[in-house]
Amino acid sequence: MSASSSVTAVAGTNIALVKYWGKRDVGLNLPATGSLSLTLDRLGTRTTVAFDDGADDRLILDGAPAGDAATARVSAFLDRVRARAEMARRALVTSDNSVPTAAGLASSASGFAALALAATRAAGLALSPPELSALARVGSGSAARSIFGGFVEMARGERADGTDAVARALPEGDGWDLRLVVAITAVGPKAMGSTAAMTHTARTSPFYDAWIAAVPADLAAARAAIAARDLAALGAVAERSALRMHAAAMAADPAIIYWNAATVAAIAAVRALRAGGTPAFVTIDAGPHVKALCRAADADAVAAALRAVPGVSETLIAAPGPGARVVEERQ
Ligand code: 2P0
Repeated sequence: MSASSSVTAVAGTNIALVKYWGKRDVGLNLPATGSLSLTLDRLGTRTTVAFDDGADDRLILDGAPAGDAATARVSAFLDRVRARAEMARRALVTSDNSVPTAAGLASSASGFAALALAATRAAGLALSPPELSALARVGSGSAARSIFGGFVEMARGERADGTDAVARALPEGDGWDLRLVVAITAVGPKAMGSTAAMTHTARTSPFYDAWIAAVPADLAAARAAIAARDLAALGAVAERSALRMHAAAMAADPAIIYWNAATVAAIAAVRALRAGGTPAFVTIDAGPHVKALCRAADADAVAAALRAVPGVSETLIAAPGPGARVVEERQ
């Protein structure tokens, strides 16, 4: 296969319903447990990779040249693609996130999924979805899941080289008309990056082992809930997985607290909706924002309830979306 000069790929971000929080290998981003997520139709990344005769890799992120750390992370990722394609050319990478910039939601999940697909295609490689998933994982653990659409399960894997630490689609969930309502509760960078926070939790939290031990049962329950299209069961798993992940992080020493006052108020608002008969369930990632899982028919009401929470600046309604895909190839 000959290398195209420029390939553009898009990927949606994903929200884990059974969280990934801990690594069995930091260098390869091998997870300590499996995880299970929903890929979204908005909040994604569009990335173009063009190999050329430049002296260095260059990264344009959301319209401006990226800083050294972000560029180095992308360049290290491209090194893996170059090694696989047996090529040496540097690349211009142009990446745009369809995430409100103030939201603090910019995601390495959609970013590395889109980059893995665009870079391999531009280098003349045709990787299978599991191979792409393993490659994206090295960029960011959650990116392995954004290769696939809809409900996705990420395997922990057993091998040291990570070839079995890949995601797969759960097609039994296809067509289930759910929504994730995202409530933005703060702007600015998060308290601590995920990699550092996972390592710190594993080293210092007395709850870490209990957290890890609880995940396989949550995965089994989530799989069964998806197969049965049982929102109450899936929501219960999602809520407890997120709260247990945060409990483990909060019990680290010193504590990792991602929440703010609006986070707690938004949790209460969702629980109040539920008490009033609207099935809605929270999940929270490594930041202060709250996401509520609900039926499509209830999404506007859930968003309105969350917008009424003091400290919530904005809400977004996202639907299940497709996996990473190439949208343009130019010779
Ligand atoms: C998840 N998160 O399952 C968990 C829950 C955030 C909270 O995966 O270090 O950016 O690049 O593998 O993928 C965010 O962590 O971490 C994440 P790295 P990543 O979605």
